[in-house]
Amino acid sequence: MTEKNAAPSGITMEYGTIDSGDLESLFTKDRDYLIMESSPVDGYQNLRYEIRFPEVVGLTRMEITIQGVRATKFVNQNVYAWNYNTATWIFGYSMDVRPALKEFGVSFRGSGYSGKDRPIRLLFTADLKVLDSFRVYLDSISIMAESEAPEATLKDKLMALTLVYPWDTIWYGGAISHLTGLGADKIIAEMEKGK
Ligand SMILES: [Ca+2]
Repeated sequence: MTEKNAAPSGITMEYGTIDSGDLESLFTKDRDYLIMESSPVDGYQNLRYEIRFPEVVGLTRMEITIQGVRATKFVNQNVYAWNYNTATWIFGYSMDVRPALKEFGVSFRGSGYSGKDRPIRLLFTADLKVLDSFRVYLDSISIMAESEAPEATLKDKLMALTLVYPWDTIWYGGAISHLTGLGADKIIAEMEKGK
C-alpha cells in the first residue's frame, strides 16, 4: 500500500467562466483564489467544471481536501468522480458553500477511478434559479491517493505474505498452497516459474 499527494493537472469549464486565477491558484492554500462565475442556462445560473489529477495506477481510495471555499450566494456544490469501470459520474458529496470561507473533505473508495492513462476526474456542479450570476472561490484542492503498490517487487509481496503464512506453510509438501487474495495467482505463477 502506498500513499501520495497529488495536485490538480487540468481544469475544464463546461458552464461558467474563470474570472481570475488559474490552475496553479489551486496548488496551495495561500489566499490566491481560482474565481469562477456562473452562466445562465435555461432560467438557472449554472456552474459546472471538471478538475483533473494525474493518474494513480492501482488506486483504491482517494481523500479530496478542498480548502478556502466560498460563494457570493448560498449554493450547494455537488462533487462527483468519474468511474472508468462503470463509465458514470459517481456522486460523492454536496458541499454547502457559504459566503464565509469553509473547508470540505470528500472521499471515494474502490476501483475504477484511475489507472494507466486514466487521470482522476472530478466534476463540480452548482445551480441556482436566480437572475444574477454567482461566483465561487477556491483556494486549494488536493488529493491523497492510496494505491496497491504496483512497483512492489515479488520479494516485497512475499515478505508481506510470510507475516501471515510461514514459508513452510506456503511450500507445503513441495507445492505452493495457502496463497489467496489480490495478486496471489501472479505470485504463484512467478514462484512456480522460479522453483
Ligand atoms: Ca491558492
